[in-house]
Amino acid sequence: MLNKNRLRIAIQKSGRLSQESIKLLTKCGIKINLKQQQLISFSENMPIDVVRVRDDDIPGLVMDQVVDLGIIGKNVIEEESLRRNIDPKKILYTILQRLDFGSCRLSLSIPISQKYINLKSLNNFRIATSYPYLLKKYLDQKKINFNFFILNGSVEVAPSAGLSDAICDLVSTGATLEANGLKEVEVIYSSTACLVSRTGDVSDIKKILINKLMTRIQGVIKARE
Ligand code: PRT
Ligand code: ZN
Repeated sequence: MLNKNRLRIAIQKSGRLSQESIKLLTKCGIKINLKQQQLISFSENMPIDVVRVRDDDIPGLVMDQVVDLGIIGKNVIEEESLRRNIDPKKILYTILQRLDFGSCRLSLSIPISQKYINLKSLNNFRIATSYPYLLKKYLDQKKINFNFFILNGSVEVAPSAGLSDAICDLVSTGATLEANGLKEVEVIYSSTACLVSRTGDVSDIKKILINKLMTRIQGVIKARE
């Protein structure tokens, strides 16, 4: 049975944000016993439950009010939010705090040999991406005509495999692009991990707990600067 007074936080189970998310919560003084395969872990010292899932599930868990908070890449929650705009559903989350990890950019990249002057060079290109809504928003604003298809892995291989003219993918060091003979030509979105909250009614007990957690998170970030 769910205890309504316990704060539920969703974090990535395994991936680029998971260790940093756990580290942050631990530094905030939350004692969590994280057993490998467990979906939900209960804090021993605070009324907080940690739900560990794939990062793609976190926006939905927050927006559908299954959890109170989530730690997620801004890119992932923004993509889901754009996707939901098509539905009559409202945007249902608030960014409480940008975090000091998971920094990356969503960029357009093309083969190194390809000439690039400006965005118009991409007119009528076929672009492979895992982020169709962020891509469409950006290129529509810039009035660039394009086709896209979705790849949820190995995006960087699409041009050399002859599947696409360009890619729109996350970049951090640029090593993946370089290894695949690609060059970054436009940054369309900058991201970091962030702490997001659901909207809607929250009990006073939870509000106090969220404020306490926020103060601690800000303290941890400040100490790391
Ligand atoms: O299994 P699950 O679905 O939970 O995880 P996932 O595989 O979908 O996501 P994951 O763990 O790869 O990334 C989680 C989040 O980390 C992303 O949504 C971003 O917010 C953030 N992040 C930060 C990154 C990167 N940096 C990053 N470099 N996510 C992915 N990459 C990939 C990129 O897609 C490309 O393949 O790393 C490669 C490029 O890296 P560089 O260093 O070679 O440029
Ligand atoms: Zn994912």
